[in-house]
Amino acid sequence: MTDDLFNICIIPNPVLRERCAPVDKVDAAARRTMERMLRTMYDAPGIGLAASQVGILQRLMVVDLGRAAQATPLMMANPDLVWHDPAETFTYPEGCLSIPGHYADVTRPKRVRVRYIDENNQAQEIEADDLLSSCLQHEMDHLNGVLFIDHLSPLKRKMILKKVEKEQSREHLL
Ligand code: K1U
Ligand code: ZN
Repeated sequence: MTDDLFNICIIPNPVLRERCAPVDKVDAAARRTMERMLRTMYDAPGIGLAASQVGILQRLMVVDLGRAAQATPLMMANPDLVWHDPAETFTYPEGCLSIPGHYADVTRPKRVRVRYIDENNQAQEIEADDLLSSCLQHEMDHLNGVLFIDHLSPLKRKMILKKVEKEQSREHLL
């Protein structure tokens, strides 16, 4: 049922630069929002989605790397990075559903621990490495109005923004 999906906001939508507010409690409404975000993410397709990407300024995000990497999809409220290993980094060609079609290497801490509230309003902690670690950090960045292009050199960021601008003006003419 595609009517049930959120629209994903694309740069330069200013909502993507907003900081999201903590949720008081994961109630039925927050759970429904995260379930709908998951359906939107699978449809896109993607491996993560933050609430600000669908215009909701609450600290909610979902992640699913598939069964090989994770037992079940993660629905996370108020995620908080409580530890990272400063000794090791991991570089991955990240994409973003809000910057479709553009990928660039981003280097982040390889191992992180994240505290969050799950879909049943229970406090949880997850330790992650490699792609799951990068994806959690990418989604937490979104909740603070930060995009993966902000981790690139000014030149690489400018090149991506220029290409997006060109693509959008071409789409506008069609
Ligand atoms: O938050 C987002 O914009 C989603 C983004 C998450 C992400 C990707 C890569 C590294 C870190 C975070 C995406 O899902 S982009 C699409 C993507 O990576 C993908 C799509 C289909 C299959 C597998 C991956
Ligand atoms: Zn993104």
